[in-house]
Amino acid sequence: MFKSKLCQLLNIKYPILQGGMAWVATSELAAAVSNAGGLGIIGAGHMPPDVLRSEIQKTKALTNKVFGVNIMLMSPFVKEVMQVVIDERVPVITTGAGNPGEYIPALKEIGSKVIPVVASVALAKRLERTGVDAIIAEGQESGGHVGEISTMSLIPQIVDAVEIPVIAAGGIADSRGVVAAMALGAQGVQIGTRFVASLECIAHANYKNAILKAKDRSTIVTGIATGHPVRVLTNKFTREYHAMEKNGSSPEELEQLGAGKLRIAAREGDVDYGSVMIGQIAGMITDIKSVEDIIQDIVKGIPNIVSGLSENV
Ligand code: TUI
Repeated sequence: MFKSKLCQLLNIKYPILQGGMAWVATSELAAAVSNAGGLGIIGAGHMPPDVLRSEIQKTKALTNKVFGVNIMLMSPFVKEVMQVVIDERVPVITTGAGNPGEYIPALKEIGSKVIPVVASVALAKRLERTGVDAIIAEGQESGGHVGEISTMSLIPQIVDAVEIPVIAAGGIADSRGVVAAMALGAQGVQIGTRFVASLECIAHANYKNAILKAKDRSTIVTGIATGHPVRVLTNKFTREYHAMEKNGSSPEELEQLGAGKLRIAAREGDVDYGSVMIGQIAGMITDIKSVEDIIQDIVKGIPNIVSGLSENV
């Protein structure tokens, strides 16, 4: 596992990437993950360019290890934040919620490794032809903006379709998930929700506690009608959202209802009326621990899971 080409490509000890989650994956979390041997990733979300620049500089002050920035392609600042990561020579760029094709040449030119998040085989194949370094294949178990295919079905199909390394995301939070992803052909994993429930993550305590309280069926996907499907915790906000959807509200009215709701959940702790973007694996997460412990528990648990397989097959 630790000899994967992915580790050499990214210059990391463990092939564990931390999801670049808007409002929660700040310099504190990204630096902690990189310092623990994974790849920490700042979530740019809808960040204005000057805020992102300051987060990048804070991360550089907190770690001398490699780190990344996730660029959310639906951001109104996408062009400006692309320029910031180029100016700051960020070593790894992941992208989400769209096709990053037009930005790839400029990122490759400064030597950044480019790793788009995709939710389909077609986009993985198209992006491989543009020279991206690896692909993050994200199943619909994930929190936040999601596709339609489960991790179990998506990973082997993308692994078969491309030559570049594939990183599995969606529903992974412990050694079992990592071994399963590797069995499907992934060279690495991206983990989101488990890292939010960490000491270093700056998310509000209510947001972290919502993860600890969540059960297997605690999340749903909103926004299918607006074309922006987002997996969130079921709460008063989602009930209001669905009531408006049933009343025939327009996509614009629904978008308006969702605007700014992630920030109020993640930063102000309003987990009733905010948008709590967490993955389906939250039901398995029962403690808040340090990033170092999260990574070491995963890494140390792997040999036992692998040897246990022989009892069943
Ligand atoms: O990007 C994510 N997850 C996110 S972004 C986000 S920020 C946000 N804030 C408020 C409202 C909505 C979002 C929260 N969570 N994951 C990566 C991801 N990308 N998952 C799925 C995709 C994806 C989907 C369709 C990528 C490309 C795509 O198709 C593009 C095309 O042109 O084919």
